[in-house]
Amino acid sequence: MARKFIVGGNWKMNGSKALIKSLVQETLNGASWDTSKIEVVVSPPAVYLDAVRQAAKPEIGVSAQNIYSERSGAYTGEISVDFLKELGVEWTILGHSERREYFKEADEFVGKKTAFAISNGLKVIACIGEKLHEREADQTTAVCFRQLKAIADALTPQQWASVVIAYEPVWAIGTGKVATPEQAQEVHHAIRGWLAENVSAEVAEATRIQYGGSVNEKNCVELAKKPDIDGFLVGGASLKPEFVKIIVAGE
Ligand code: G2H
Repeated sequence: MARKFIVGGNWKMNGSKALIKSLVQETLNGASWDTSKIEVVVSPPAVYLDAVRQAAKPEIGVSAQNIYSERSGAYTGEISVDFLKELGVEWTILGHSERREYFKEADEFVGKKTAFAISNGLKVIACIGEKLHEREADQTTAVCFRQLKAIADALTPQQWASVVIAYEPVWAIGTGKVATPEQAQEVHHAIRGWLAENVSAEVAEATRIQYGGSVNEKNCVELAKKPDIDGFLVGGASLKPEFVKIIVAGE
C-alpha cells in the first residue's frame, strides 16, 4: 500500500494571533491539495493550539510540539495528553533535536513519551537525527538507530501505526544547509531497513519517514521524488505562504 505523503509545519516558538489569521485562515484554508495523497499537520506553540484547531479546516491536522509522560499533577509548565484531546488536537511532535539539545531530553524519555502519547490516542511525529560532528565521524546511522531503538523498545508493533518518523539532520536545521536528496534518501533507506530488521517488514513498509531541515519551496520537489522520503517536517518555511508549495510537492 502506498504511503500517504505527510507534511508538517513546526512553528517552534513562533506565532501570533495575526499569523493564525493570515497563515491558517487565509492561506492554508484557502489552498487546496489532493487529500487522498497528502496529509497536512500544523504544530503551533501550545498556547495557540486551541485557536489553530478552531481556525483550521478539518482536513488540516493540528499537533503539539511536546507532551509530558503523566496525565496530570504537579508538573509545572507541562502539557497533558488530556488537554490535547479536549481541544481536538490529534498529534504531537516528540524528540525534536531542540528538545534533546536545550532541554536535555534523553532517548529513553522520548521513547517513554512516545508510548504514553500513543497509548492515550495521539499520533506522534518522532524526530531523530545526527549532529554535524557525528556525521563527520561516520556515526549518522549509529546515532539514528540508537534514537530509533529507544522508541521501538517502548512500543508494541501495533503502535507503529500511530508513528511518523522525522529524520532531521541537526546540521541542516534552520541553517539553510539542506541535505541533498541523495544524502536524505540514503538515511531514510537505512531507517526503513532498521525497522524491517528490528520491528517487522510490515512496519518498515508502512511507516512514513519525513525529512526535516531547511526544506523550502525550492528544494522540496527533488527531495519529494526520493522513494523513501514520505513527507517533510518544515520549520521556517512553514510560517510563510511558500508552505503551500511544499505541501503540493507531495502530489
Ligand atoms: C527542523 C525544521 C522543522 P527548519 O527543525 O522541524 O526546521 O525547516 O527551519 O530547518
